[in-house]
Amino acid sequence: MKASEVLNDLRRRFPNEPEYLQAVEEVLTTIEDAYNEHPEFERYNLIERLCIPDRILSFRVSWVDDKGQVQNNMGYRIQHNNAIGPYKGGIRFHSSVNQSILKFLAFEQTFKNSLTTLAMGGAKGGSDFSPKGKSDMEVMRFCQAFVAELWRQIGPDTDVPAGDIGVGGREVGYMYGMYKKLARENTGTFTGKGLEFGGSRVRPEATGYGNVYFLLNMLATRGIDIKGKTVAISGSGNVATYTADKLLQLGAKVVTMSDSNGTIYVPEGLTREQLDYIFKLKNFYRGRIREFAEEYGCEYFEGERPWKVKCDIAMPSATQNEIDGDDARMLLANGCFAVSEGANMPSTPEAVHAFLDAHILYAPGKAANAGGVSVSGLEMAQNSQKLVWSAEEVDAKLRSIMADIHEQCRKYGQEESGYINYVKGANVAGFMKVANAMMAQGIL
Ligand code: NDP
Ligand code: 2IT
Repeated sequence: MKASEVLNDLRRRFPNEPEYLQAVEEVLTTIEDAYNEHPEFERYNLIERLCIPDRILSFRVSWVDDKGQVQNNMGYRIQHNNAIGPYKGGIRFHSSVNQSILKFLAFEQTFKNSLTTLAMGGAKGGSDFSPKGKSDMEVMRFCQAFVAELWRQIGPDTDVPAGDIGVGGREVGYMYGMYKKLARENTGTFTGKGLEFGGSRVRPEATGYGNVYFLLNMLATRGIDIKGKTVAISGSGNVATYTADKLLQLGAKVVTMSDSNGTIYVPEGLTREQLDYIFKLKNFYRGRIREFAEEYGCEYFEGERPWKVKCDIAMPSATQNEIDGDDARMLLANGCFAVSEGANMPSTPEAVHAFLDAHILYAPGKAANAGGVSVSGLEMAQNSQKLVWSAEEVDAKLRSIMADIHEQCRKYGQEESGYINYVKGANVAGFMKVANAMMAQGIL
C-alpha cells in the first residue's frame, strides 16, 4: 500500500483515535518521498506494520484510597516497535489518558528513540489515575497496584518504562520498588530512578537541558546568540523547570510558566530565586502556579496559555495540542522566530504549518525533547555496566547526542533554499533507521 492509502485505512479502522491519527498523518505525509524510493518497503507492507503497535496491554488497576474506598483505574502499556532495541518510553498518569493518546505517544517515541543514536524501541504506558490531590500513600498504593499487573511484561532487555506527565522521581521510585520485589532482581528495569538506587546523574534535567541544547544548535545555523533573548515556556513540571534552569544559566529571559489553570507573566524575566520557588512549589508542596503570582505580585492569566505574550522563542513544555493555529499566528505576529518543543506534539497541524510557512526555526518534539529518553538510554548503559558516570560525562554525552540529532534533521530536512524543515528531517531520519532494521529482520 502507498503511504496515503495506509493513512486512509487507519482512519477507517481507528476513527475514535484522533491524537494517534494526527501523529501518524504528520509522519506519513513527510516520509512519502523517502518511502517511494524504496519499492521493497511497499512489498513488505512496512508502513502499516510500523504504524500499528506490536501490542497493546490494558488492565484494571484497583487500589484503596485514604478513606478506605476501593478505586478502579485503567492501566495501559503500548509496546509499539522493538526493531532497534528493547521497548522504551515513559508512563503518564493523568485523568485524560486513553488509548489514542498513548498510541500517539508510543508511535512518536519509536521515531524519537531512533534519532537518539542509541538502541531503543518505542513504547508508552500510563493510567487515567491523577496523582494531583492524592496523598503520598495513595500514590504509593496506586503505583504498586499498577506494577503488580505490569511487571510480567517488562524487563531490562524487554521493555523499560520511565516518567512522563504525572510520573516523576516519586512515582518511579514506588513503581521500581514494587517491580524489584516481584521480579527479584536489580537490573534497573525503570529509568529516572533515584541516584541512590541506579539512577543516572542529569536524568531529571535531561529533557529540558536537551531541548535548550537543540535550540542552541538551531540558533547557530542563523548566527543568533541566546543571551538576552525572551523565552515563553508553558508548563511548570519536570521539562519546563529544567528548560528554564538552563536558559537562566545562559542569560536568557524566561517570561512565562504555566499549569493547567493559568499562566504567570514576568516581563523582566524570572530570577534564579523565583525559579527555585516554582521548583519547590511544584515538587514539594504540589501547589498551583497561581500561588507564584500571589507571592511575587506578577501578572496571572487565569485559564490562559502563554502564547499571547511578546517573545523571541517559545518552548511549549506542558502537553499535546497546546498551541493551535491562532496561537501560532499570534506568536509569529509578535516576532517569535524559534519554537522548540519540550512537550510531545504540542502544536496542532495548523500551528505546525504556520511555523513552517513562516520559515522560522521550528523543532518538533521528537527531535527537541529526545534528551530525556537519551539519558534514560545512558542510565540503562550504566545499569548494565554496574557503574555510575559523573554529571560532566553524562552532560557531555547529552550535548553530543542533541548535536547529532540536529545534524540528522539537517541532512534529511534541508531544502534547496537552505531552510531546514526539522519536521521532515526528524521524520525521515527516524523512519529510515527503523525501516532498515525491520527489513533486515523479516516479517514479524
Ligand atoms: P510534569 O507532570 O512534570 O509537568 C506537566 C506540566 O504540564 C504541569 O505544569 C502540568 O500542569 C502541565 N499540564 C499537563 N497536562 C496539561 C493539560 N492538559 N493542560 C495544560 N497543562 C497541562 O510532566 P513533564 O514535565 O514530564 O512532561 C511535560 C511534557 O513533556 C509532556 O508532553 C511529556 O510527554 C513531555 N516529555 C517529557 C519527558 C520527560 O522526561 N519527563 C521527555 C520528553 C517529553 P498541572 O500541574 O496543572 O497538570
Ligand atoms: O516522551 C518521552 O520521551 C519521555 N517521557 C521519556 C521516556 C524515557 O524512557 O525516558
